[in-house]
Amino acid sequence: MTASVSSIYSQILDTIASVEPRVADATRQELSDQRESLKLIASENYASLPTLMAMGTWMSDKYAEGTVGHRFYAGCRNIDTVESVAAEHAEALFGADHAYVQPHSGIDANLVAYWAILSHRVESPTLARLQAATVNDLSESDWEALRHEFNAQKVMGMSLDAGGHLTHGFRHNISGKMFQQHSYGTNPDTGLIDYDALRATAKEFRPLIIVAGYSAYPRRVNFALMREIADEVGATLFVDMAHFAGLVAGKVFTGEENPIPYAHIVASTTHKSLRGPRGGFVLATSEYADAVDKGCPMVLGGPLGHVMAAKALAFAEARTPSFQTYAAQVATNAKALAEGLSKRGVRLVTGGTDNHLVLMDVSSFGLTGRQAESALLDAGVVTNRNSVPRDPNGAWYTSGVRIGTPALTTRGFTESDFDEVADLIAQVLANTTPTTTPKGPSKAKYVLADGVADRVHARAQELLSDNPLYPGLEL
Ligand code: DSN
Repeated sequence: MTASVSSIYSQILDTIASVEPRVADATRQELSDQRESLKLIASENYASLPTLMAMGTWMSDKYAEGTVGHRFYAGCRNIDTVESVAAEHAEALFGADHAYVQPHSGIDANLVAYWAILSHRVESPTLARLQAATVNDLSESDWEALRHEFNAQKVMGMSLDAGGHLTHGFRHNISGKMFQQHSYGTNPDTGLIDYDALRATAKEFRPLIIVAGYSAYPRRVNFALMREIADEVGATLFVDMAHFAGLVAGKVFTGEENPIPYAHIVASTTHKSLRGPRGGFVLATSEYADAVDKGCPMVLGGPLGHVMAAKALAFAEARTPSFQTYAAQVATNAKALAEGLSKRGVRLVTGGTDNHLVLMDVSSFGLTGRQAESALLDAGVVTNRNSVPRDPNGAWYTSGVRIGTPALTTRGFTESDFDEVADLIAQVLANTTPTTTPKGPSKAKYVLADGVADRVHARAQELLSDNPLYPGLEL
């Protein structure tokens, strides 16, 4: 990093401050918070400076609804370039027939995938007309017919408490409203996906779509088997790889663990283990490509040119050998973290990990996930509480805390560092006690023993300063 990058960022912040100093202050503070905390949120990372820089330009200022070369606005040649370059890198990186890089987030990407499957698979005069029309051409009665047709369709995804995502058919998400849904869970003894049970449920439920993928399942998925089951029941296999896209890109998940050769459609975010800008994308077989490209305006607003530019850089970065080294280290570090926690008496869902995340069950410490998350934050360890399978504390308080290695691995942490991180986490958990109220033990309040937060924080600072964030960026 050259001194000039520091001075450029300094000038940028001064320019922001000249309009609204509080925004400049918060931006500076965020850098310092991220530098000084152990970021263990499994879905977060640190994008490269070129990727961040690409988002701060006038590419933001252009409307470009439509697709490359087929826009609803004039003057889109530069947006066409960044969108094509991003798609080209994504296709090459993942070996996919087609990439659609417009989705603004993972949820948007999933909605594009659902729409593409519905429009491709469901035979109906309304949908046929829709494929040849724009949204504005549809009458109210068309929409009513569509609503009816959608609701007749079935989706089967992993349940939220087993590690699936809200968008995989959860009842309080639109995916649970627009489809009839049935979820699959994990084996109560092992915590692992039970493919035989999944197959039996699919045969009975006969879904149009089987969703594979997760946000809190610490294991790999056999996508070949998922495709076999989907084929047996005539379902489309949709894989949400938002969490593990970096492990696919980095060739950690290969063979049956690589979703691309097996799924009809894959959706993802760009900012988690893939380490790009905040956003989403969809990969599809040629069969689904045209349907996916209708994402905007069917599901999405105008594409974000500045973010597609940043996605192009992130995909290009992920095609380098150093990204493969990084991805392998993410998985190695997760194992070290899991082993470090287990040997210190922390119970883990499924007993360990073979991806980038670890799900701690903190109930053996007498804590809820919420208490553990807050106590860890007091000590500078940033995590998020998460349900465990069949969680007695529900989705708000929870019994679990989810942690992951993508972010700190970007900073250069290795196995020995993660063993120390495990030690720091175990110290906090062992020294946190729920507060008792007149009504009984609180699910939110707790006491962290004197001195523990300072001690953990101090050791965390040593580990973090050995592995600086954006080294050379002096701000
Ligand atoms: N919020 C993301 C996560 O933390 O896993 C999923 O949407």
